[in-house]
Amino acid sequence: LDIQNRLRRALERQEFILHYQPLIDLGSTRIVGAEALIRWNCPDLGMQPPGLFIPVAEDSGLIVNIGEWVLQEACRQARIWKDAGHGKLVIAVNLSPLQFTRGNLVETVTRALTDSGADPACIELEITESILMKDTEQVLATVRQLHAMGLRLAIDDFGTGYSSLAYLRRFAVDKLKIDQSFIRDLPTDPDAGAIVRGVIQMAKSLKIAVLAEGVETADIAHDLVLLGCDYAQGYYFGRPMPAEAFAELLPPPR
Ligand code: G
Ligand code: G
Ligand code: MN
Ligand code: NA
Repeated sequence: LDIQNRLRRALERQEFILHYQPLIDLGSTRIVGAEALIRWNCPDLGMQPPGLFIPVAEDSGLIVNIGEWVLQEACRQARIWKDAGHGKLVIAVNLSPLQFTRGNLVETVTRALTDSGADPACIELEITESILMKDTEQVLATVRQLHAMGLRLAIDDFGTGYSSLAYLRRFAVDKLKIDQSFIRDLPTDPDAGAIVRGVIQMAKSLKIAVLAEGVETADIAHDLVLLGCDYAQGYYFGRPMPAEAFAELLPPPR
């Protein structure tokens, strides 16, 4: 059986699972949300990271179906946490370019929200700069509809693509996620420091929230506070983990 057919079968047999990585408010160091990251719990091979199968799913188009499952599952979990009293938690979901160009993303998102009863304001859609560059009018119309429905929009891996500042305004982006390559080099590379400082200042003047990805040490977290970064994510604060483990990190609801 080739990997495409294995993935198709994995979807039918519900072998995918979402892990959740904490998103941290740097001012209070509180958890404000989670990024949902897919895993394949393969009966033969064990737990498979997305890097191993997402590219194959993108090549075959199956990412549209997998992405639909991810949205359903993330919304289901958002509703569970809302019912448990964690109403303000934001769940971030990664989107692939094909979900914009094939498949009806607005319809898929609408269905995931109504099936689950999740609050649209609790779902953040992560898109890469390459999505914004592609097929702009159609993508723009889709993004505008999703925004109007109350969902938030984040640019993932910011700094690795070629998006211009104009795109950030045009698409009314809510959050920039600075790519981990710049954050990792922050203590040692003055150029990385200059880039991070510049992105934070630009985001602030455009009233866009900014998150640093890949924060692995207390020193880096401290530098980011001094630079005025709003949010952070990384192994220093928490690895991606099953929903139950993530829930244990949350303060008791009041
Ligand atoms: O192998 P690793 O865990 O580093 O791979 C992470 C990559 O997989 C990231 O680029 C991340 O955005 C992507 N990814 C994780 N979960 C999802 C998902 O649900 N959908 C899509 N399209 N990409 C995902
Ligand atoms: O492309 P995207 O930003 O969606 O990918 C997120 C990926 O980054 C996930 O695979 C996640 O496991 C990984 N990640 C999250 N925090 C850290 C970190 O502190 N260090 C490293 N090396 N990877 C991280
Ligand atoms: Mn992401
Ligand atoms: Na990223």
